Amino acid sequence: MPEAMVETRATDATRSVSTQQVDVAVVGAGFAGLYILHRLRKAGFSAVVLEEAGDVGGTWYWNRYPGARCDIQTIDYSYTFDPELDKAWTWSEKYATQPEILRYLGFVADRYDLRRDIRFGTKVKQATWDDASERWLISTDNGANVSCRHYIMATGCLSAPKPPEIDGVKDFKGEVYFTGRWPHEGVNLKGKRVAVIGTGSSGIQSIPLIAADAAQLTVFQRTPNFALPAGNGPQPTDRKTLFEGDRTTYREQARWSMAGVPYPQQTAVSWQLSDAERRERFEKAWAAGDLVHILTQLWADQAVDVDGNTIVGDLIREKIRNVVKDPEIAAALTPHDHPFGAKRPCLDTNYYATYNRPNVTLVNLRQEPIKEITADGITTDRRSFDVDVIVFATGFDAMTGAILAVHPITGRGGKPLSSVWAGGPQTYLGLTVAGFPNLFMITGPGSPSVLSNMAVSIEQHADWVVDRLIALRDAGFTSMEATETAQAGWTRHMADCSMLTLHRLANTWYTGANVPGKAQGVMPYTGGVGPYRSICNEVVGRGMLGFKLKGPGGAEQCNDGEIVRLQPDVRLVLGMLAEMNLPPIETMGAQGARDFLNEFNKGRPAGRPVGEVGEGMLQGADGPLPYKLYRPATPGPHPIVVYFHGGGWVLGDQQSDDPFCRDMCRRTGMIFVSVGYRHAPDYRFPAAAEDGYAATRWIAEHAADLGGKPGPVLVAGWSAGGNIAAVTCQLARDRGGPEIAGQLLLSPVTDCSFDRPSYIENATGYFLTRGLMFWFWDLYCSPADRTDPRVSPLRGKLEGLPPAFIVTSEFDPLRDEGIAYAEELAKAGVPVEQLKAQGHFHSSFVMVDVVITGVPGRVKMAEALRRFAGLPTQQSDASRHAPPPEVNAAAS
Ligand code: N01
Repeated sequence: MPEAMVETRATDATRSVSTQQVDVAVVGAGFAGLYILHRLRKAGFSAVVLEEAGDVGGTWYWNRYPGARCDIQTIDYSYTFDPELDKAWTWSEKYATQPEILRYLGFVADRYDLRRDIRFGTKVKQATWDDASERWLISTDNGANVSCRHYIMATGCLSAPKPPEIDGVKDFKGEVYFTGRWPHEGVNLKGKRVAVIGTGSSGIQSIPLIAADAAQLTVFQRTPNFALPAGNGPQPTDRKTLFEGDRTTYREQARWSMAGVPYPQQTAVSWQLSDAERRERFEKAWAAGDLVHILTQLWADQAVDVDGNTIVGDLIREKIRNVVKDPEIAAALTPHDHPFGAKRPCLDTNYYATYNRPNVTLVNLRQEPIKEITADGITTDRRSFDVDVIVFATGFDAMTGAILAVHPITGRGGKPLSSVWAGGPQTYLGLTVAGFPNLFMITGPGSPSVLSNMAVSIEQHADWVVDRLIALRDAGFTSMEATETAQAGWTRHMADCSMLTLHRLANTWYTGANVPGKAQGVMPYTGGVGPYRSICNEVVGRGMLGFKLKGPGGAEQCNDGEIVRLQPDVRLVLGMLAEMNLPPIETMGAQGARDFLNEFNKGRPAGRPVGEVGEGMLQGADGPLPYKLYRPATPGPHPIVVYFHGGGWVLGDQQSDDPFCRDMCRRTGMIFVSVGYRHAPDYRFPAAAEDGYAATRWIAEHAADLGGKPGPVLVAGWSAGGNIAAVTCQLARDRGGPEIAGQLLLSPVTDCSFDRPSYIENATGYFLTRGLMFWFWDLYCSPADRTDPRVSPLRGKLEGLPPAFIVTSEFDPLRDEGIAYAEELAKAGVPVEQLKAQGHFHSSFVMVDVVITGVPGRVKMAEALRRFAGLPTQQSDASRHAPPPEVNAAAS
């Protein structure tokens, strides 16, 4: 809609002569604001950028403390939108200094003539949505107010410094500085006694330089942080060669990577590597001096699993001890309270060695907290330190603070953003907020932002927003707003994603824990840059899913819904399977399908080590059957779980669920015996069922020979294996044993009816299809036999069965028959617990170390099995982590 029309509809307030009318107002002239302005102009929008500072630069304008540099390699920390710009600027170092980055941003502003639309020295005081004019009204402290159709917060994530939170700062007679607001003229610290409070990135970068300048430096540390040497200097040739070789591909790979820097996904898991191999990888990463490298390139489980992460943490702790000469100081500097990477690690230059200097003192605030700041210095509850200068490197009210602290933002119906976010940030895609039409945030809470290379994330956000504004204009709409449904869905997806990584396990500014009283939760999107980009694209591809669009004359469009209902890793797995464009399994023939499954399984991560893995033969219903036995590393004898693999009675064998059996063996502390029962079509119904029963009986009778605990056994199974486990329980009850203490049924087949809603809703698209199930049934069982309880246990007598734990997945054709079995068992008086796994598919829980969000489910399954066996729900930590001496020898 042309601005002239807006003028005629404007309210009194917007018609004021002192109001600047623009299509779009942007707050902030840092990396984000500059690029957005450039894009808006090219798209023909009138725009103004409001900037409190005296020049461009954003965070690089304010953070001028000694040693300030980027900590993503500068080759990656650059704009990519214009290849000519890319060629026109060459960075002098691997990690550019703050002045060089500021020069770069000034160069960009000049090159695209951006300054003429930036109002410097202008602080925004208030922003209010006016429903009548469908515009944002913005008041400023300098010059005209602004009326705009769209309002974009390009205010960064770490721009609102945290107040000191220590009593007495006002009484201090010396100089006080904040790293985040360092004086432009610099600070002379020569010959002075300086205190630095805080050992995050700002503290760790500045401390070595302050120590070199000051007469005496006292560092007040509350939480030790992980830091690795930057190894700064010329750009490393490996990255440079990669970049120069094919700039377009390099940049494109960055856009689709997990962290916004083109590194491959690691597939080797820590337990597959020997100590020497892990050491070699670690030393290489240490020498590379690159956070993204060390955070992503060691082994696949380093960021998602506590055990895999501890190995990295231990190696870094060893490095700290090697550098710091005084063991007590080394111990104080060594982090133990968070997984490596869960709190933002730092890049340093001589940080740990600085504590070997005679003029540097470390005060461990965990042992002697600061009591107050006095006129002369800082007093802890043990000592007083007289100082001339105090430097606060105490960080920021991150992410939400960068938006809320700018000014009050009032949306539709007079609702303040501060009250909508009182319990934590609510956003759709981290870009928009329901109730705040035409308001956009760049790298806001709910987007990958601070967990990524900001330059890449900023460009993606800016492009997405400006492309939407163009599309809106072209379609004749004047406003867009996230729906409550879409926002609630994103909040749930964020929570799902937060289970992928270890960020939730640390108290950090990522979670809001650094600001007293702030609502807590992982604020950045932990699902990765590439997946996030594809989700944003999908929103557009699905007709602006989750947005309400409005235009003149009551025109309205709303395609409501949630963009991601699957668990994030399930979404990735299904996406990869879809890309493989496989023929339907049922068209492969039984042998072809078996061959396919064998090949497919070769690509999965190796199962985790257990105490011992053995093989043998047992007696089935009509001859010997192979089995595989998984024994915990803890001292026995252990209870035995008889396990039946999945595969529709046609596919799989005693080792096809190997990672699941290993994982459950470790979690339960029990022996798992996986049975190689006979398969269709060679052996049709009731061969598998009868083998299941016979095998259970044999294992119970030979429990002691197997090193297990004599007495009742437990049964477990997945899919068709869940069917066999359920049937075995019924047969054992009816045929006089063996005694079964409990049954774990994971996505079991329980009935021969195919018309329950889950069969229809999930008929295709989730790997196990309706067509595949038909094929399995046809190969295994004639229609005339299908109501027999030995294949449809739901139709059997359910009284007197062992307690059950039944797991069903939301996106699984078998979901409803599993739920029906649980409900009918309960009605029959059988103790039964259900886990209805939201966002999961049929294979989620057996894809161990691929579907990471399956871990909590398996924890619950293990707890249930332990309860059934009369064991305490959880194993003691010592036994769970018991060293497995014979692992390598015994693991197959
Ligand atoms: O802030 P921080 P920062 N009493 O929050 C301590 C980015 N950045 O400015 O951990 C005593 O990390 C606090 O202790 P604790 C980067 O993303 C990038 O250093 O809360 N101590 C902590 O040690 C970074 O992560 C670069 O227990 C108090 C420190 O102060 C983010 O900005 C450079 C305290 C604050 O560390 C923030 O870094 C710089 C108190 N009352 C920053 N309050 C690059 O290289 C806080 N602390 C690109």
